[in-house]
Amino acid sequence: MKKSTLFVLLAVVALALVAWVGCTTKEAVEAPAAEETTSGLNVVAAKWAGSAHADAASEAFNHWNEDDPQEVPPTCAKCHSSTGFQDYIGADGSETGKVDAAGKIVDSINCATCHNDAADKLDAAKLPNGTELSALGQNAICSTCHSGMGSSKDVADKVAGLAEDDVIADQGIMGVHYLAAASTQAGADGGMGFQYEGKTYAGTFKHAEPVNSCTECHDPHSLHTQEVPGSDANLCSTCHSDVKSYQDYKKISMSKVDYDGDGTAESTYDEIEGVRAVLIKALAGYSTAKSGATFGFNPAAYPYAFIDTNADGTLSEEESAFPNQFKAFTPRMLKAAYNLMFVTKDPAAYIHNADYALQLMYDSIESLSEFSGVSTQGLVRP
Ligand code: HEC
Ligand code: HEC
Ligand code: HEC
Ligand code: HEC
Ligand code: HEC
Ligand SMILES: [Ca+2]
Ligand SMILES: [Ca+2]
Ligand SMILES: [Ca+2]
Repeated sequence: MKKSTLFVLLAVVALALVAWVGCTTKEAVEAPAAEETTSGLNVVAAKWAGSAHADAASEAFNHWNEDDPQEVPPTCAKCHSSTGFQDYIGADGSETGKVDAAGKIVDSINCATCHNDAADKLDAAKLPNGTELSALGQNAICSTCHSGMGSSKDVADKVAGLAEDDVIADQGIMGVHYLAAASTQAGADGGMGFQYEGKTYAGTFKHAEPVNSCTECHDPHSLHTQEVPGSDANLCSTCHSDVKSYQDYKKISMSKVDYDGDGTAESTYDEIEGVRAVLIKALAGYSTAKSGATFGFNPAAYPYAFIDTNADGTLSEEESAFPNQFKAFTPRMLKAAYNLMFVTKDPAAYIHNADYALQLMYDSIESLSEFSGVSTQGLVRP
């Protein structure tokens, strides 16, 4: 049993003790140790209660409420139900690495999800493409849920043997699901992006000590950025002097490279956004030439890829309607669009692994360039 588990157990006992003392006597009772532990626990509990993990009203924990039976299917339960996660890691005594039973609905992520013997022992996380990330320590907990669903391997399987520029009938966009931070951070070590042959890709993002792992940067309870130990200053500010709060992350500029070729070296976030816009333009140009319909992208509306019917480069609300979804992908386009999804669905890719995100997009633009009318000229590949 790890120290943290022991501490949680002690703290729970202490909490019960204080409650019992409060109920049974009005006399002053000296229990400083218990009170100290309890207040520490209260801080942790309050942080957790305000987090997205605790948000029992979130779509992520209520998506299956109308289903019959009312349960989270095994393929989804690992990440969308506390019981499902415990089943996956074997905390309920069932086989490890597999969800055996459907999960409960409205079963958000709580203390018991992450604090149990099986979670303590967890050291590796399996990505949807089968790659295992090892020696993760407690970050294996986070990485098990933040690795995504679907992968570039699924894309490769789908297009195997097909002509690169022939439309695949009724083929919608393929992606990696949501918030797959572990897959972004691992870069080529995870291989979750669609990596083009003959190119080399950045591996796990080696940022700096002590900001290399999930829990070094994220408080595991509030999920917010950690503070500098013994202070309430934002951890990032110790090295990035322009950072005071989370509003400033998008202004961080380290490399001073004009990746998107717009003539100025902006922040990492803005450069990635710039290249992303070029990739969307390339997909639109390519699809107009090869699919007979113009591709448009709206990350806020499912299923994200729609036909830009008037080809004005933007998607209106009407164009973003489900029946207008873009379903004329060729293999070449499916790969590039997967990379667009990969980078878009981790809104913090600019922090988790900027180089990997930029490389995937550059190579996608290059692959489409033969027919898209959009070249890589001026762009920089890190
Ligand atoms: C590897 C973990 C994982 C698996 C497996 C998984 N999801 Fe998710 N899913 C997530 C995460 C993380 C989010 C992000 C939640 C958010 O941002 O609201 C999410 C979000 C969602 C959302 C909410 C989207 C929104 O608009 O808020 C739905 C719906 C969803 N998933 C459906 C599914 C379904 C259906 C399955 C099974 C076929 C599934 N998920 C499997 C991790 C997973
Ligand atoms: C998403 C996973 C997760 C959830 C949910 C979670 N914890 Fe933790 N908790 C952790 C991790 C990881 C650590 C280790 C932190 C470290 O060592 O830096 C930790 C550490 C702790 C500690 C040690 C003190 C500290 O702040 O580091 C206590 C006490 C604790 N958790 C209690 C709780 C309680 C009580 C809940 C529910 C209200 C809870 N945890 C929910 C992951 C989680
Ligand atoms: C059992 C699966 C699971 C585990 C374990 C897990 N997460 Fe999550 N995480 C989710 C889901 C699902 C959401 C989306 C919740 C929602 O929409 O309310 C989420 C949301 C988040 C968010 C987004 C918060 C926001 O406000 O948008 C962050 C950051 C995060 N998790 C980090 C972590 C870290 C760090 C760990 C490990 C200490 C971790 N998660 C462990 C499933 C998990
Ligand atoms: C260098 C510090 C750092 C590391 C390491 C890190 N993160 Fe993050 N992460 C952040 C910051 C900062 C944000 C918020 C970015 C923003 O608001 O634009 C974030 C955002 C997220 C989000 C929410 C995405 C969003 O913007 O809505 C999730 C989920 C997440 N991280 C999970 C993880 C997981 C899991 C790991 C480990 C595999 C990890 N992070 C590693 C700093 C880090
Ligand atoms: C201990 C020092 C240190 C801390 C703390 C730190 N960083 Fe960094 N950061 C660096 C260094 C050094 C680089 C350049 C790394 C490289 O490009 O290899 C960098 C690069 C970056 C980049 C640009 C990535 C790229 O490849 O261009 C972003 C974005 C970033 N940091 C965000 C953050 C955020 C957000 C936090 C707080 C959660 C943070 N950093 C905390 C030292 C730090
Ligand atoms: Ca199991
Ligand atoms: Ca620029
Ligand atoms: Ca339009």
